[in-house]
Amino acid sequence: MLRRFREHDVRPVTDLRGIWDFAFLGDVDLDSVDVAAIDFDDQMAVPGCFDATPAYASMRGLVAYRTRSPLSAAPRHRLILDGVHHWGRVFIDGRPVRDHIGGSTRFSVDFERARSDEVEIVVLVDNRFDYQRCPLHLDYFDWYHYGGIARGVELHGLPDVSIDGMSVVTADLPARRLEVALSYTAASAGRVPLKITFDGSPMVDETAELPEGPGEISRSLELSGATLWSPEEPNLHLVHVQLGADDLRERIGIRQVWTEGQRIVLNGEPIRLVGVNRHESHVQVGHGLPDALLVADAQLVRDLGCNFVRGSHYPQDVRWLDLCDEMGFLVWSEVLGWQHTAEHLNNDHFMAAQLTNLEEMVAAGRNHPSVIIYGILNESRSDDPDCRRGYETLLGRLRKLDPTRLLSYTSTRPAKDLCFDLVDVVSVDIYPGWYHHTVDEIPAALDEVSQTVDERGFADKPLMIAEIGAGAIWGWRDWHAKHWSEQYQAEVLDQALQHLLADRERWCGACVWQLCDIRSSEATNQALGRPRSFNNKGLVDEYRRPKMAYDVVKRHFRAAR
Ligand code: ADA
Repeated sequence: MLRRFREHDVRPVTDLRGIWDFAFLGDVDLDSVDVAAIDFDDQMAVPGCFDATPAYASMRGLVAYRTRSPLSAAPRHRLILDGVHHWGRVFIDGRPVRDHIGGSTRFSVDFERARSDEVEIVVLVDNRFDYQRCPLHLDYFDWYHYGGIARGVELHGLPDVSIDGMSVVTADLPARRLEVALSYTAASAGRVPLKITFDGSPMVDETAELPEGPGEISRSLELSGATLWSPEEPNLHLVHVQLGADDLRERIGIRQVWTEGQRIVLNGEPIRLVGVNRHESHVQVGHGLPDALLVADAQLVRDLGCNFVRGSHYPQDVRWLDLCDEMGFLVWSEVLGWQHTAEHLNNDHFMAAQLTNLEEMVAAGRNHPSVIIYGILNESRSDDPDCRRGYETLLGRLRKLDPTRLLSYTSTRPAKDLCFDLVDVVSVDIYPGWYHHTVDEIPAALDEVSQTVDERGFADKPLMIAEIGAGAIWGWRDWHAKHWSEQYQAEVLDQALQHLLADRERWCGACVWQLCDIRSSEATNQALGRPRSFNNKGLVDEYRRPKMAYDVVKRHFRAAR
């Protein structure tokens, strides 16, 4: 299952997780590969990352995955891949059908039923860095880009009228009115039954007249008395749609989020965000976290007392978002990016890839009540006039695609930033006590941020620290308690959180960098400042063992809620 709940009762679904045939092809020209001639001489787990396994650790190159699956009797089929790191080309029965850029978003391919009752699926996966072909994943980013089919894969049988997606929006909170928009494709014009149930109760039962081709159907549901979703009471509801012989189940929460001056407001109540940044990465499985590790991460977030988690720096697995919905975490979901310059933001190819990534992120996240903020372009040059157009383009597209969420990006140069007017929440990343300032100077450094933002005319917007932290090597403690010791990290976060959380008025959020240690970039300039080639600013290490700072953060966050 790709989600934490069954998405279809009627549509035939085959779960393709398991062990696939595998071949490491190496540094070859991908267009020269003859798929029929590949010697699949190994096996690999799907989901999983091949370069997180001992045999292929640190290897970059083109690889091939292969599986076969029985086909249902349906006339058409849809292969859904939830995450292929970081570039993929899909072949159905030897035919190339689709290329995809970016490792963290769902894509699919539709194909007609062939004569055979079985289909052969081959996916060429490339984890090499290639700005021309895959501009979303670049080698200088501060995390390790593992390669592989990192998330689930499913094969769906599609009837003549198929449901392509559904969005459910809380249109009127007091009236509990939901707008359900259904996109579909009809092979031919005709009349088909349309049924919608809410938590099992029938809401719509009619016959819909559909023209041929793709289309959209919208219906309003009035659900007086239905429970709302909030971090304290994360009530979820099930919307089940049946259109002709197809169906889709979606789990939703009824809630609205907006801003009022310096406050973020959820269902009319001001909220303060306390949380952590989370990379979806683990030393033993790369980006392919199994349920057991997703649950373990969610337990840590809950135990820390967080009500917020930022998915840094790419869209996270929808199963993680499902867990966030269930556990009442508020989520910042972010388009893939890291410290981009005008060179990138003025490159059409880069921007096209960003826009596709953004559309795929919204499609995957739109019905998750936990997702309240969309972010873009982590720590990019929002202070450079040549970058402004890029910010306008991406934020403008997000606003159009989903006006129900707040927009933000992280800035490292608040005194010179040129794009704060484009967002709902001003977010700043700052590392006092680590890259600059002493521990004693942390409060002054934070005050300077809020004063600067206010003086520059943004005192009417919520302001949060989206990253703050310090590095520590797990187990390294000594009497000097300096950089890289657990004590020093704990001291930095103690000072920072004490100051940030004491001021309920100005700071609407504090988000620690980061939940867990992660393997970092292999680029030498980055690695030299990263002992073990890890970003060691986790509150827990890469095996999720707690450092001293864990309890410090927990004490502050629990008191702050
Ligand atoms: C940044 C960045 C993170 C990480 C962090 C650090 O601000 O957004 O990805 O690199 O700093 O550890 O320095």
